[in-house]
Amino acid sequence: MIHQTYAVLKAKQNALITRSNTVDETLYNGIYDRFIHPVLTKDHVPIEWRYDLSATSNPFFMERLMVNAVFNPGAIYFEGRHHLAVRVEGADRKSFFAMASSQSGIDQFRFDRIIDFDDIDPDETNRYDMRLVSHEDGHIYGIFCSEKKDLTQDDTTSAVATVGLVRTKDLVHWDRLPNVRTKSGQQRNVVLHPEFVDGCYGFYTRPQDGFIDVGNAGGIHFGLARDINNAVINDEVLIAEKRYHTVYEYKNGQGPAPIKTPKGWIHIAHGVRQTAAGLRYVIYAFATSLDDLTKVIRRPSGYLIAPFKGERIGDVSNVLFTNGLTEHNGTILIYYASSDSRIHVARTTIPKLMDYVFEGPEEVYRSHDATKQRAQLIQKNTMTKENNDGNNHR
Ligand code: M1P
Repeated sequence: MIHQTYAVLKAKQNALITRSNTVDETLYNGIYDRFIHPVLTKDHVPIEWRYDLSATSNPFFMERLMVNAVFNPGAIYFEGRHHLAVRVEGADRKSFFAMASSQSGIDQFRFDRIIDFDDIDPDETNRYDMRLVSHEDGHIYGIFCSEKKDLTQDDTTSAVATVGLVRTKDLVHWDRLPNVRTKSGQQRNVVLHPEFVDGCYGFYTRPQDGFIDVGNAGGIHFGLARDINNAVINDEVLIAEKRYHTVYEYKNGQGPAPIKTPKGWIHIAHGVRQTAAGLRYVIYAFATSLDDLTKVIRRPSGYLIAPFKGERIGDVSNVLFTNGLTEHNGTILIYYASSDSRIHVARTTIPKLMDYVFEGPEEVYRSHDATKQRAQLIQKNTMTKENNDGNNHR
């Protein structure tokens, strides 16, 4: 017999899942809309994935397998729905992937199923942060971080991050491919480019010297692999470096696969800086050339999205991280997680993103130049207001 508490929890969860989401009007910036509610929280995870429903084997209706957080989803618009490949972290710290989907992309997300695929390495301890990329070869790829203990260190917190790879055509059946190999001992935030590049598969990488500290090796790189069934990247070219006194001074990483626009590929990335309170992760943008994927052609000033209100607090506070967006009919939905705890959405459009990236002020690297940039804007607005007043008096 099913425990009577099941119906109570189910009704409560259904109310959460079916509630509608509205734009948070207090956060206007003209670039994107943010929403009042997160799109997915740990409370969205099906009761059946956490509880043993039987009143006989679970008389106290205990949560048998707790979920700690849902965050860092890959995303894709597929067959009329927005799909997320969510990182679900159990109370035991192990993450697994699960698909959730929604018609609107801004609310009513429901978990559909767990993603299961082959085990190719008994030392692989954790899997997380899957990017979903629809490649022109006809497959949807899932590229994720495959992590294991660093056996060269005695320290029980030392880990090695490498690049796991799976693919599907229906988001249900997943084939595991060998891990992507690079010259760097550690890799995280590796993303597949959606188009062939000179007949090869292109990858955005982030080689790192250590597990947390990227060291001298950091920055977003780009490299090619001839064979996706045995992907080996021999050369990685630095395309977006970390840089002193920016929002990406400590490290950065490619978010989802870049968005192709007539003026260039728009990249949404995360940048990390040091503060007295620890690391702060924000989301920023840049563009690369359509003719040369390794050439950054535009870098708008500062961050695009930073933690705000309740987003600042969670398991790893002051963190916004994105590895998924959907593109449908010119609308871009950027899925981002706050503080490694829950998932939100920011909505914009291709024209708005292009205007932000290609027409807005560019990044400058000194207060002196930032002062000039601000003064120019103020002066321009003074003239705009004078012209406006003049027109009104005519
Ligand atoms: O805790 C914040 C993020 O830290 C890592 O990102 P990065 O590799 O840039 O440091 C990732 O583990 C990510 O999952 C996490 O959200």
